[in-house]
Amino acid sequence: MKQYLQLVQNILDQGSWQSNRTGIRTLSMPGAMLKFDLQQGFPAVTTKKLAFKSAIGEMVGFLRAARSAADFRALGCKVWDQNANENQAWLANPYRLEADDLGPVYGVQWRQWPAYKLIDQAQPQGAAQVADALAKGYTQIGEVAEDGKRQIVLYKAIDQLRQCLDTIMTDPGSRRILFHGWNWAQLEEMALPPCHLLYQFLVDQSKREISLCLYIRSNDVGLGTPFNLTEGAALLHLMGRLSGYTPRWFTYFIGDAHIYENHLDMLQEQLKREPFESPKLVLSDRIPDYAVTGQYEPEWLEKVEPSDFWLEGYQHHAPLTAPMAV
Ligand code: UFP
Repeated sequence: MKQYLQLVQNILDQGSWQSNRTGIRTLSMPGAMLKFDLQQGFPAVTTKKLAFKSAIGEMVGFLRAARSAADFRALGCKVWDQNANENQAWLANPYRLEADDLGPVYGVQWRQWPAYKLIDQAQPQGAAQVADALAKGYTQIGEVAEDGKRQIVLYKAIDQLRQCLDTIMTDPGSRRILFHGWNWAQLEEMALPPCHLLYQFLVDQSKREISLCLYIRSNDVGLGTPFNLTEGAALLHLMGRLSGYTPRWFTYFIGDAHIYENHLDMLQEQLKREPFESPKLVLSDRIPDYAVTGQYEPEWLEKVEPSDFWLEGYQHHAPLTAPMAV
């Protein structure tokens, strides 16, 4: 995790002060990258105590398409409470359904990306297009008339994550194995538009390895980065287990890498501490290893529990806390 401390130091050295919607200034740097070889260990921060259970709880919530802070709490993750119930802009948002609601955040897009087709049946290929959409799982939900043209409306919730896992199994050489969270049609319905938003899996068939490139548009380096690294690396381990590939490279790209002004003391303290060796991530034997069983069981994307993940040999310095900007 020296790379993490280097990133912090780079932002301190080269960052510039920016104001933003939270009212708390940040030292910010445009563009950063961290790259981890997961065979050398798990990218857990060691210069403070990592909130491992909370991060894994959040990831499991995403896998289950959670959209309520109560669901995340039940999984051991409280980080959504403030965004759900204290952010004034969200409290006034007409799309907020009830207390704890977050809207269609992260996992809803991962597992249920809403897709629509408008097909003009009068054009020569119209019937063939409708038949193709129905065969692909779309449902006809109605018709609209526009400029005198009758259009059939079809809908489907796309399980992007499942499609990625399926493609890893059926077409591992594909360079199109990715899922995206930035759904323009629903951004205003979310308590927080996604920060980590583009996940691409890459399979090395000769080495039997799987890697992940993750793009984060905006990252709170003091609190968010350790959390997001944990989730991304754990997800890569899980995808590897279910598809029979060894997790290898985890490349983490940041758009706006920033440190909040009220996190500076925490990070200065971390820079004084000597990092420990990286721990190892262990996945429970409950989760079937395709490399051993030869049986494809994608339903484990929903069946995993936070208790199926733990760190072995995790040494860390004393806990440090700082307030989260909401
Ligand atoms: N943030 C993260 N990681 C996350 C997440 C949020 O670092 O997974 F959900 C931080 C980044 C930023 C704030 O400081 O939360 C989101 O604010 P904005 O939408 O204005 O970028």
